[in-house]
Order: sequence, then C-alpha cells, then structure tokens
Amino acid sequence: MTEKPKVVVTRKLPYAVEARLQALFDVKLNHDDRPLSTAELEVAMMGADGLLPTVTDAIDSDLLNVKGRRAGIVANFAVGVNNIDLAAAEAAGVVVTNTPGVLTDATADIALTLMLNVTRATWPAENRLRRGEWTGFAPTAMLGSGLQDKVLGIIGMGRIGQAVAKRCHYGFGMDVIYFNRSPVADPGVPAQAVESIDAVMAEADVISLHLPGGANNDKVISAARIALMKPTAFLVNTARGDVIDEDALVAALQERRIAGAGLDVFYHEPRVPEALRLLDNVSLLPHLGSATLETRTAMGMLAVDNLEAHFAGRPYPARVV
Ligand code: 8YV
Repeated sequence: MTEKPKVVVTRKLPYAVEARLQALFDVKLNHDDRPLSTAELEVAMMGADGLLPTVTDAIDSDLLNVKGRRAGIVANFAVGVNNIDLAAAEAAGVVVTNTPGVLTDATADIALTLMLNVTRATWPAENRLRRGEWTGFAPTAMLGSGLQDKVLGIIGMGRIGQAVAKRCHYGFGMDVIYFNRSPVADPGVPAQAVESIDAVMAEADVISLHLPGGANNDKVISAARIALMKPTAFLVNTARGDVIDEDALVAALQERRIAGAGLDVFYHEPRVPEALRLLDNVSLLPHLGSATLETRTAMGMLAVDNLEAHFAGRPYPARVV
C-alpha cells in the first residue's frame, strides 16, 4: 500500500471536513485550536506534503523557502489569500489554492446584517433595552434611516459584491452603482458602473467594500476618500480591515462627518481600537462573514478537493498560484 500524503491542518475544522481529511490523508489535526507558532509552521512545511492554513497563518517568504521544505501545496481555508506571499509561493514552486464561491451568500448576508444594524441603529437601541432603560414607544425616538430608494455603492463587483447588490436591489429597492478595476460583463443586477472609487464614495448612501486585502489595496479607503462621503452615508466592510485607513474612519465617525459604519473586519485583528468600540454609530462583528456551519463545511470540503487534486495530479478546483 502506498503511503498517504501527509497534511497539516492549522486550526480545528468542522467535523465532516476533518473526517474526510482523515480518510484521505495522513493528517495532523489541531484540536487545541490555537494558532500555530512560526516554528510549528516551519516544522509543518518541512515534514508534510501539504498545509491547510487559515487567514490567521502568515505564509511568508521565509516559511515558503525554509530549508528542507517538503510541502508543495498551501490549500488556504479562505477565499482571501492576503495571508500568503503569492510571489514567493510562485518563485518557490508552491501551489496555492483558495475557497471561492462557497462563502458568497454567507458573507453577503453579514454585509446586509451590518447594513441594517447600522442604518436602523439597532445596537444602541438594543443596548438601551438590555440596560432596562427603555421607557416606552415614542414617535421620534431611536429613528434610523431607511434603505428604500437609496443608492448602494459597491467597491469590488466580484461574487460577493454582486450578491450584496442583488439583495439590496431586489430585496430593499436600492439603486446600485459600482466600481470594479476591470469591466464586469454581467453584474447580474441592474447596476451602473462608475469611473472611480471616488465617485462611489461621493455618490452612494451606503458603501459596501468587496475588494481584496493586501499591499495593493492597503488603506485604499483613505482619509481623503472618507472625506468625500456624504454626512448621511454609511460604510460597510466585510472584505479586509487593511483596505480602510482605520484611524481616519474613527475620526470621521467621532466627528459625525459620516453617519455610521458596519465592520466585520479590522486592521489588526483581533484587536479592535477602543475608540471604535466606544462609538454608538457603528455595528461591529468579529469576522463572521463565512461563519455558518454549512459554509465553513463547504470551505473545508473545497480545500480538501484542492488537496486531493494536487496529490492525484488532477486540475485544481480553485488554484491561485
Ligand atoms: C474566513 C474570509 O472565514 O474566506 C475569507 O477570505 O475572510 C473568511 O471567510 C476566514 O478568513 C478564515 O480563514
């Protein structure tokens, strides 16, 4: 009997995924579910044929070039690959795969959750109720803003951007504008492409970000761009924290230069600035975009499909490098 390929899994995964991994590979599971140290990741790269990391594992050039590296594939448990140095992977001849498609709906749902939370100001209202401070119905108290007929601006009209646009247009009667760096043949929803990020920032009532993180988009939503927003506009981010200049956003929110923000991702996760946590015009979630059992299972299964294809020499379902 030929030996099974050895795979290291950096975090605890849904049961069905771990069961399949165990059936297919000689697998080291991480049941403590604590992030591996750099030294542990190095050992994994040297001793295993493949690695199944999450976005919290930094797969950098040192790791990809560690002396005696055996791993030929990094099958990321995420659609985002900003935790991996792709150029270094390519140079080192390491295959990188991801999990697109399967988390589109779950992430779009969280964007809508944040959008509704922040436009309807549900958090301060619920907080008031929980503190026992609700004194009863009042016609002018705790008023939010409606979404109907407002302009949704999408920055990054890929799968998740389109899924958010569909929900907002067909579900809430919003008009959609978007910016995408390359033309989108069919956004799947009536939507108007605009020429720049600045145009979205200036024209939209609710802006939802769906662009990749990493060096190319670092703080692309800059202080200057935040300053273009209407004072009545809201910003929603379910993409990556590093696409926003977080300090500039906090300042704009504190000074009420914009109406509010809904954030699922942060610049230095899991650290969320205290200044942000103290604001009542924000809704904050701890990176829940793909956090359903169904979605995390589907992500794991796709990562396993990628590993299986690698070791069988078949085409990869989702290869990035
Ligand atoms: C993941 C995500 O759950 O896929 C992504 O890019 O941001 C989330 O869906 C998370 O990154 C864990 O790897």
